[in-house]
Amino acid sequence: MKVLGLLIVLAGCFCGRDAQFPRVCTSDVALNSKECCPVPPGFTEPCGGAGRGHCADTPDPTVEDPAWKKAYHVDDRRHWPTVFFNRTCSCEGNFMGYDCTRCIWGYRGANCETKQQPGVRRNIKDISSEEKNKYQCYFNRAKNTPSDFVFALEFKENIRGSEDLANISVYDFLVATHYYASRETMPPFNTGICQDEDDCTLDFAHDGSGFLTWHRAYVLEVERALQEVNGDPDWTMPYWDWGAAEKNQCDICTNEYVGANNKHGDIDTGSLFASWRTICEDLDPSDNATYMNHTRPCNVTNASGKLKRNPGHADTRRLGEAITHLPLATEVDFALSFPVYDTPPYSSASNCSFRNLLEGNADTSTGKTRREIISANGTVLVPEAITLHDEVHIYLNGTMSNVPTAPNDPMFFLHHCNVDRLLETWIRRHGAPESALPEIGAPPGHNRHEHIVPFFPPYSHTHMFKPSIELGYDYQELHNKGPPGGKSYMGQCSPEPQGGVYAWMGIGMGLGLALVFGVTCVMVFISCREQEYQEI
Ligand SMILES: *[C@@H]1O[C@H](CO)[C@@H](O)[C@H](O)[C@H]1NC(C)=O
Ligand SMILES: *[C@@H]1O[C@H](CO)[C@@H](O)[C@H](O)[C@H]1NC(C)=O
Ligand SMILES: *[C@@H]1O[C@H](CO)[C@@H](O)[C@H](O)[C@H]1NC(C)=O
Ligand SMILES: *[C@@H]1O[C@H](CO)[C@@H](O)[C@H](O)[C@H]1NC(C)=O
Ligand SMILES: *[C@@H]1O[C@H](CO)[C@@H](O)[C@H](O)[C@H]1NC(C)=O
Ligand SMILES: *[C@@H]1O[C@H](CO)[C@@H](O)[C@H](O)[C@H]1NC(C)=O
Ligand SMILES: *[C@@H]1O[C@H](CO)[C@@H](O)[C@H](O)[C@H]1NC(C)=O
Ligand SMILES: *[C@@H]1O[C@H](CO)[C@@H](O)[C@H](O)[C@H]1NC(C)=O
Ligand SMILES: *[C@@H]1O[C@H](CO)[C@@H](O)[C@H](O)[C@H]1NC(C)=O
Ligand SMILES: [Cu+2]
Repeated sequence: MKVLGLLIVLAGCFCGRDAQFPRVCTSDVALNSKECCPVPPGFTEPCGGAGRGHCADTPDPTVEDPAWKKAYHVDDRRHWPTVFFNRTCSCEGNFMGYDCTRCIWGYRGANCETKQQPGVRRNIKDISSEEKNKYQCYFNRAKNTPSDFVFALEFKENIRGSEDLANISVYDFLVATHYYASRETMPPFNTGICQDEDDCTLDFAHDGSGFLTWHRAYVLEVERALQEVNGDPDWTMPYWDWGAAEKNQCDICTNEYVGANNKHGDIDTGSLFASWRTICEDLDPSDNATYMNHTRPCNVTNASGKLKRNPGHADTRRLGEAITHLPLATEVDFALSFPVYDTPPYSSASNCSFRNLLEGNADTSTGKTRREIISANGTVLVPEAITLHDEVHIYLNGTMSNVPTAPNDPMFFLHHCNVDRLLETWIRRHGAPESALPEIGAPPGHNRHEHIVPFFPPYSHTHMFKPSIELGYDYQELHNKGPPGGKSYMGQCSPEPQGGVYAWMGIGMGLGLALVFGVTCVMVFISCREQEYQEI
């Protein structure tokens, strides 16, 4: 009973996360008129009226770049969000959100006039057991609370009405948001515009200039969603400093944190997360109609999979020995020493680019991308460069390793909070001029003024590219160890490998460290359960 009460209270103060679509705008009338300008509760005019917001044509800053013509021309996500809505609230002052009842990042109060004290995101290894417990409980509540946003089960052209827009939990909604940005394409497929899946996969969140700003927005949205669901506006996302992990192995893969696992990759039943079901992860690859041909988006209501993790067990024959451990602090330092944010073609092929290095497509001793080299008999001679952010995903060998569906694992957000901390370290060291982001030339959706798909109502990458204090948060500690050996790379892609030597030394040193955990997994588990029960 109390849960119901709590939900009603929360729904009342719900200002709305910004992605596919608020339920209030999915009536058949709104869908047909493509107008989403609700009258906020307690107001009489759409978007609140003068001083707060008004209904206006939605801007479309999409860049038409001939260099990326081969990418899908018809896709619901292109010209976001105008395929669905072309009139939305234009908010004034410090207001934002689909009905202008929300404050811009960093502001609070009924009129959004109060600049908030920055929330400090902390290292998960440094927080109290009570706060660790909170992290688990807060995520679990989001997994079990219905969202006020709905998710399309069909492509726009096939949506018959609100019955094709699914109700899902707050957490699954966030998972679907990331999936939607990075995986689905629109039919027709294999029609000559593009021949294979790589050609047809339009990824608005990865392998491009917008990777770090996309995920900064995402972590902010997730953090706010968790604050709202749990009625705790001061809660901040913890980060996992994988560059400093003990023995360079997953030191939070225990029930005290995100859950231990057995050798088959199943999560230990002593963890709250063992019972979680995943979405979009287990699409049947032999079902070409839904998987290969992309005739339908993922059925986000079908929570059928289970979380999987098997850290350190990824395929070394294909990926090389480095994949058996986490990235090293020296590799992080190497990436941070590049003062050039991104370089043409602003994609996974960019050399000497901070963004592409941190994303993980470039070698952390040369700064250059590297493709797999396979011998005539099929042996991998040189593995593809999979470093830093990407390496963490692949190293974990499970749900986290399939990037489009990785956020099914709550560990995703600890990882991406750390990636954002490294972005923030870079910004404070090298500055954040808008001109560092490409105006044109990046893959679709990744240019500086383009909308961050699929947040709704939309905002652009430039809104995320500024010191985090301006967005209302800070980090307990930035990564300030400096480049290895005191060297400064000055953004040059050195022809000589550098940093690699240091990288390998780090493993040896790491092996000497002892693992000290005063873990009381069962207690954490039980006390979280108690908290849940108290509300029923
Ligand atoms: C918005 O969409 C509606 C419905 O398809 C259409 O009639 C109208 O012309 C569009 N407006 C703009 C500004 O594109
Ligand atoms: C989603 O939930 C809302 C409110 O609870 C309900 O009115 C609507 O019918 C549901 N939609 C679907 C498709 O189940
Ligand atoms: C749900 O997903 C599972 C795993 O992919 C699949 O086997 C099953 O057929 C799906 N069920 C429905 C009703 O879509
Ligand atoms: C799915 O497509 C692949 C590649 O085109 C093909 O090899 C396979 O036979 C197809 N499977 C089915 C069930 O049609
Ligand atoms: C894939 O889509 C094309 C074009 O719409 C269609 O002709 C073909 O039958 C589809 N293939 C499958 C396996 O659904
Ligand atoms: C999606 O999955 C749900 C739950 O498994 C199922 O009830 C529903 O029929 C599925 N919808 C489609 C369109 O396959
Ligand atoms: C996990 O590693 C095994 C063997 O190293 C590999 O075959 C498998 O594809 C990996 N799974 C994931 C999800 O990365
Ligand atoms: C990046 O560097 C590699 C290795 O030197 C080179 O083969 C490749 O062409 C470069 N890519 C770009 C886009 O400059
Ligand atoms: C494949 O070729 C590589 C060198 O090209 C060689 O080292 C390796 O032994 C070969 N493996 C097999 C199974 O023949
Ligand atoms: Cu991602």
